[in-house]
Amino acid sequence: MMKQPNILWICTDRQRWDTLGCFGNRFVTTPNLDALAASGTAFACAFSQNPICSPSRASFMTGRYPRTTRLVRNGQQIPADENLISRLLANAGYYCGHAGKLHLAPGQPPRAIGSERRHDDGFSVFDWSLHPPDIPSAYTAWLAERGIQHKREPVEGSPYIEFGMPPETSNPGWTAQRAVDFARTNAKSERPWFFYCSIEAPHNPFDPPREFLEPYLRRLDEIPLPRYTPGELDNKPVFQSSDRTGAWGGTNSGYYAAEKMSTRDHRLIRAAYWALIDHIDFEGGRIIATLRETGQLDNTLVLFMSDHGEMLGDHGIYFQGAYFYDEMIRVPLVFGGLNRLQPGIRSSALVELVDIVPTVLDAAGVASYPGVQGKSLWPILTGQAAPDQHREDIYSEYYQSIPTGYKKLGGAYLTGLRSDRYLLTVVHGRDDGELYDLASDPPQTFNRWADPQYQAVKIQLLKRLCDRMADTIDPLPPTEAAY
Ligand SMILES: [Ca+2]
Repeated sequence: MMKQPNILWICTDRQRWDTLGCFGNRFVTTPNLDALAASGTAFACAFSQNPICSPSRASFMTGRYPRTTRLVRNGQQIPADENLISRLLANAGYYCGHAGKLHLAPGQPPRAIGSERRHDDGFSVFDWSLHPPDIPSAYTAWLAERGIQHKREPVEGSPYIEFGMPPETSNPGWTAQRAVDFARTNAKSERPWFFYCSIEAPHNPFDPPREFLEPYLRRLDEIPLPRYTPGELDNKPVFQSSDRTGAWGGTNSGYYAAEKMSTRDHRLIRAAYWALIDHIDFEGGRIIATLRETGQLDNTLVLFMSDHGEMLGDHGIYFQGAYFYDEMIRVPLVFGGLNRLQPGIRSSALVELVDIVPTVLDAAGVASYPGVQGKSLWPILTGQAAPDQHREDIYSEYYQSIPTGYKKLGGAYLTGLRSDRYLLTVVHGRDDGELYDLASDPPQTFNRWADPQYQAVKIQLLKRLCDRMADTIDPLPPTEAAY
């Protein structure tokens, strides 16, 4: 019998879907991830279940919705009875490793010193880092052992971006190197392995290595400005106009306030963001090359995705918050490597990140368990199912997920439903919401929530949203008998 496939899961932080060449971005240089997509399936319409780090990560690492895992906001620890994919695979005999960000527990000192608090996560190798170099971690220890000082240098004329560390000593480079070392060490192992390579980029600070940023600075005038129509926020939930005056729900007044930025500021931030994407591609390429050199690529499922998006000035907002625009929750999702995959599939199916865990379990030939709520993509990856059909709609939640955000506004509690045609957002506890008709308004600019012509559609969508809230209730504990 053939050895079970290895699993390499590369997760980035705040990388929106339209950032890879294979998804149509003509500025970035992403040959390695584009080639990975060509070897398997590129999902163009994959959505995260929450726009904030910890709730999204707890959800996609368990295959369960944020409200089901109960980790709904940053600063909470995932409950001890939740099973990560690494735990499920370790139970089945996999050797599991991790590097970089995990963020399933508070990351802020003194709650986290050197590492976040772990639960029974199944990882045998665990090299944690978060917000380098400000928080002590395996990465800062690694730098210190080598006598390397973490430095950033200003980019002339911008308070928003910097030149970061060179690739080989940068945090993304360090994280990728842990994956390279793990893959080499275990190349001849009898046991299949799982590695979760969690690269904390293109998250701010926007500090790419000089060699990746400079090419963009030379063609700065070509970089498109954010999509923003003056006045578009006037009839939208108040969280958005608030974030326009300072990102992250007003936790830092005036911080990355799009309303204060010049066209040059916008272009420089986009340049740095895309340069970080190019850096991610470079590091991903090194890991994939290692798998190829060690003869493991054909038997390794390589999966690339991100935890949520980044507004990047679109709709007049930077960073992330209480909204479900495509910029916010639509992410790249690519599966490749493993030679059992059908190559060259492009899927426009609506996919949720909760669908990844059952897909990985199917690839590994490991039985699922009753708590998993996602729906496997394995039939699409292997060419057994039509690539463009998977779900009727996707569901996402925000329950005061940035705990310090929107305090002056009484907090933010929202749920959202995105179909092929519409995006509906409900603000709970207020008579407010959003409705976008993607047929006439693909950029999601004009809110139809109160438009008389859209009231019948709105009621239908509200019913569908209610259905999703009902069917995302925890299937656990299992039903063991008729009574
Ligand atoms: Ca994040």
